[in-house]
Amino acid sequence: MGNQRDEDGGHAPRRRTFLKQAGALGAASSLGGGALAALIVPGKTLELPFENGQRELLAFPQKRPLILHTSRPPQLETPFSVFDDGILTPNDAFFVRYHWSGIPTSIDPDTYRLRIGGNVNTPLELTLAELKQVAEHVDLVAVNQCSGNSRGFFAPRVNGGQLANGAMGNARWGGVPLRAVLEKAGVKAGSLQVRFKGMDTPPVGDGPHFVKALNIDHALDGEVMLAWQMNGADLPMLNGYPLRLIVPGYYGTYWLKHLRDIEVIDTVFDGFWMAAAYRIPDNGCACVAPGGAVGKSTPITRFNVRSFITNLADGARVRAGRDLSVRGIAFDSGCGISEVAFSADGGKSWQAAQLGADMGRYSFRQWSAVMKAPGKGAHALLVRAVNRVGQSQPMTALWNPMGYMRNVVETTRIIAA
Ligand SMILES: Nc1nc2c(c(=O)[nH]1)N[C@H]1C(S)=C(S)[C@@H](COP(=O)(O)O)O[C@H]1N2
Ligand SMILES: [Mo]
Repeated sequence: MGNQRDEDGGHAPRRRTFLKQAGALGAASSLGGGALAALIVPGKTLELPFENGQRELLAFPQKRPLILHTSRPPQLETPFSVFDDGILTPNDAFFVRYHWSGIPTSIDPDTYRLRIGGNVNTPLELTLAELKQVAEHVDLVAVNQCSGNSRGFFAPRVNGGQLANGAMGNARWGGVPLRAVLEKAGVKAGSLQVRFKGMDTPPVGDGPHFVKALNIDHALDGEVMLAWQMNGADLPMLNGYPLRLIVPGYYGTYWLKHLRDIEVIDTVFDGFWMAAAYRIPDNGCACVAPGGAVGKSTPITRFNVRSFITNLADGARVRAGRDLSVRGIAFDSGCGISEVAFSADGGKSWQAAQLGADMGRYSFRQWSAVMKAPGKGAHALLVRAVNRVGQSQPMTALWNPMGYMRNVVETTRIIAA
């Protein structure tokens, strides 16, 4: 059931439209003044490691220069080196993904209301202050990752945003459990799903609003969160101010931004963004033969296992004969990473890496290893993680026509001289 409307890689960024958009954000944002004006960083580009990989780096309001994929709406990727700076991804470096250009640029926190309705005993309209009183504040470190993260590496190549590995980030989210709010409204018997709608709109009114749904048990699991904080600060406008959904372990598509409406329903929601978009092949691997068609599909759900080297980029030059520290990150859907293995010889032999501090099972987990005195020449460094239920990463990339869920064992080629 592939549909092209969830894909957006075809729009070449246009500088003039970008400036208009950025100007609107800068002028009207309730989060700051003139400092929010976007700025084109002159002459700065970055080469993503695949064909046609050259991208501009642009700074949008509240963001440092990020990899520009589209400007209307803003779609920004985190430069990969950021993941080596620390376990949490800074708010100003966190990736941005939208589907429709009608994004909110000015939200007044005092007049904002969250509406909870549908199949409930008591429909609610909560101010932010009231929402914060519904339950005790919870904090959770969790990875947000786009389904199409790493799509640019698919071979054969596929339609959609040609993302490298930076459409992910790890943050400490602060808010209240969705369950508390649903319990306050009183979910009626026979409810099947909860549907979420934000404040962004299709450009001309004929497109389907970005609406997502979770099964009722999932929505009531106590882990799904309504968050207004990211790394201890208000959410940046582009990451969903003033409130977003946090769905730990699930792809970013469910992490609804600028959340305004929560509706409990007694049906299975069949809107475009559930029934047509963000669907994967309904088989164990979410994959088909390269170049093949999807066949029977099902909504995308949880992350698979991934791991990366962060301190060495592909093509890095290192000193021969000197021990080399290698480090990086790994994560999964919340079972927790139990083991990371590192290979310095293209996968012939493996050594256990050392795991860093445990920030919770939904967080990036840091790891480190030492490569003993590399000899002169080219070396292929590989990293592979395993989670607590034994899931790992394939040595050969799996393929699907949407470019979702890439999690092949990554290879970083270095040259020792
Ligand atoms: N309102 C709204 N929320 C949204 C989207 C959107 O287009 N509109 N995109 C989703 C997708 S596909 C992703 S990957 C995440 C990205 O979150 P971020 O922009 O904060 O990084 O937001 C999700 N929430
Ligand atoms: Mo996404």
